[in-house]
Amino acid sequence: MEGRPEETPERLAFYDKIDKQNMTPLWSVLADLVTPEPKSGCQAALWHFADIKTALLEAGDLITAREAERRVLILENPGLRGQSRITTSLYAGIQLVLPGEVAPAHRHTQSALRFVLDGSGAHTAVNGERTMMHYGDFVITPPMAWHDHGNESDAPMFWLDGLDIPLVSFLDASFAEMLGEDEQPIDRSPGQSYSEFGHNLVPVDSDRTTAKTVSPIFNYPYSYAREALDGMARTRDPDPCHGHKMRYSNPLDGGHAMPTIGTFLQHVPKGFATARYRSTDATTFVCVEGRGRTRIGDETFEWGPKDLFVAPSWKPVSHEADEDAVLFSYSDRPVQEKLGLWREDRGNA
Ligand code: GTQ
Repeated sequence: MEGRPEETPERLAFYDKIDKQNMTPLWSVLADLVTPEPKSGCQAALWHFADIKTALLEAGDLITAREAERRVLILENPGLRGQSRITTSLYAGIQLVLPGEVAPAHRHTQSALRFVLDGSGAHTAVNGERTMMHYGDFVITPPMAWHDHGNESDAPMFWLDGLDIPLVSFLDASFAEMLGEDEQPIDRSPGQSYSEFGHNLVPVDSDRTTAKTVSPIFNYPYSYAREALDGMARTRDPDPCHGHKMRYSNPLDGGHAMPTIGTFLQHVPKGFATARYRSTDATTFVCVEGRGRTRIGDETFEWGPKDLFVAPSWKPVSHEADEDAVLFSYSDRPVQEKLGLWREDRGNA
């Protein structure tokens, strides 16, 4: 982990010789492999929703949801271009489903979250149940669950797709298939998963019959999440680093709602500025309400409703709200926690 040893002619000749045998000296690369702190190509960046919306509507004239399979514009981290990732481990895209369109049923090992940004009343079907989607709803597609999307409303529908695509690629564990039908068969009523698991009661046999790795709730409506956040804001002082921040949880074990992606909703009160905070999980944020700015490292990003921004691992982050603000965010924190890697630095707060 010290500097790189000198490259003498004898050493270089030796490296050349062993290169043909698919070997290479550790001491030439050790300092880049085992760094004293996270060293990432991932950069801080922001996307204004207005720009994304304009581009996606143009894409809407060029290709149908059916032909594209998913009509999505990927948000590529400027430091990781060409790799379809917003952070080193996670993917972000914005999906458009126009009125009357269907995004046909398929399934894959990658987990997906949807966070609704614009439009109302389109649906996603997951594992035989449909859910209607409204602004700020957080919807889960578990690994290998059949899913299809449709829009019976009269307005274009836009949502954020957050997936663990880079992580699954890294592990070489991608499997995917098409159902061969636009829509999967529906054998559950709308809202069934929320009514069974969303009220601090669970069906008595669910320990036996329900997988615990992912939440059995697949739509966490914004109205309920907002109510929870409001309750917290009424009864607690804001945390210096986060304001009021909550984590979406799996009702079966209290853990993260998704196996690989941690999801959060936070309220930054009007006029409040959070203390500089850093953690090892690079995080993608969406402004759901309000206006303000976020300082990431030595850059500042101004945001308003529906804008998205990303903070790399271990870069100090602080938010400042001009109006009461609500931010949704997601990261690979569950993976890092399971591996004993996750760290945070609250400064002196
Ligand atoms: O809606 O199933 O943005 O499979 C990327 C891959 C969305 C989806 C994406 C996908 C989907």
